Amino acid sequence: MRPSRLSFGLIGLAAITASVAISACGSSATDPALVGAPSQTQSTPVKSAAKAPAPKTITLVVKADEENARKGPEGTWHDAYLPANIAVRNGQKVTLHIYNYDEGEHSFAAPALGLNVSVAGGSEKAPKETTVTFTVSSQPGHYMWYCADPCDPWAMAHKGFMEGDVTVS
Ligand SMILES: [Cu+2]
Repeated sequence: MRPSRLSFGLIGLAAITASVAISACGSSATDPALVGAPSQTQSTPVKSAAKAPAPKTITLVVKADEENARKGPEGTWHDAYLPANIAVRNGQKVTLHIYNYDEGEHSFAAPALGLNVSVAGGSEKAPKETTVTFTVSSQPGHYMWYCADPCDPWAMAHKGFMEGDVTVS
């Protein structure tokens, strides 16, 4: 007895729901404010994508002078980050992988980006990986990074070796 009354109640409810849905459809088709709404929601994802650039992964290799990292203009091999210049975008999430083939320690310091990464020593056969993830929060421009760990004195004083550019766009 109870089940039959319950099912009758559900049928009645379904009928009410259906009539509400029909009247809602009719009003939205004639309401100019509701017709214009979909185009506003479509533009939202485009705006947020422009504000947050796609994440970027950058791989840097550190090699020693005796590993022929990079030859200076004076003809001598020096310690170096390869590459020494990187490019990122403001608001971008960046994952930096640094592989150190040198037995000596180095660092990657870029105060303008809030970075001061210690890079542990590795070896030619087993480079040591250091990974850091950060989000760029700097105005577009050219910023400097440098190795703050005493290593190859000539390389520490020359861009393209133990210092270089971070370009933010
Ligand atoms: Cu260094």
